[in-house]
Amino acid sequence: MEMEEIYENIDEVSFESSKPSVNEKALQVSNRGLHGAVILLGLFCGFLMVGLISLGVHSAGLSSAKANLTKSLQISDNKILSLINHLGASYIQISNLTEGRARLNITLNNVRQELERLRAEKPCGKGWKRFGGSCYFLSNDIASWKTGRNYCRNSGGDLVIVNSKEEQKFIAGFKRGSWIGLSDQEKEGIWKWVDGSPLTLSFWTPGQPNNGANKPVLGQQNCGEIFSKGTWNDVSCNNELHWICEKDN
Ligand SMILES: [Ca+2]
Ligand SMILES: [Ca+2]
Ligand SMILES: [Ca+2]
Repeated sequence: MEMEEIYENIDEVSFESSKPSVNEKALQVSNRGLHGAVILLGLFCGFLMVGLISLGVHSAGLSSAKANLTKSLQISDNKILSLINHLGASYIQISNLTEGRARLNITLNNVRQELERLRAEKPCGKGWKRFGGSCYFLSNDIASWKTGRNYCRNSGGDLVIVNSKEEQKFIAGFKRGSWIGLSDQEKEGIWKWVDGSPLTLSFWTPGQPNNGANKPVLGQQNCGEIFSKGTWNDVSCNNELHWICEKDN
């Protein structure tokens, strides 16, 4: 009887041992979980490795790009520095040129003043009067416009050309009816000075020039005179008047 109980116990024991206990099941589940975790960890490590390698490659690329950028910046810095130096040199050159020009202007003004002084000292010749840079001659004789002009040309000048109000005022000061270097002989109504220049500044007497007002007795009026009162008139070139010459000093 005792033996039977022992066997029964043995059977119970062996039966119980062949079945996994709750703890063993938990352990088995835990082992499987661990296994899975190890695999996941391995995969994670693998990915991490790949990531690190990629990061290393990328980092190497960045370093190379940074080096290139630094080099480019250095070259740009050098160029800017060179440009600044160049601009500085140009500025100095411009300053020197400006100063040089100012000095030349002063010299030129001095030369002009000296020339004016020398001209003022140089006599115009007997019977001639100076005004500005020219000499003027008022004839005592009277003659036609052409004869008066020939006299002036033989003296190194020509009949007077009025270039300014001041010059007009000066010759009006002679207060004598005289020929001036003005005519419309080439084309009626087109007045020109003896040097061929057109008339731009005039001091005609009101109503003049009238080309003789179509009166046959007066004929064509193609030559310019200055009245003793100072204003101008057109008159026949064959009339006989005093004349005013002008020549450079
Ligand atoms: Ca003149
Ligand atoms: Ca005329
Ligand atoms: Ca007239």
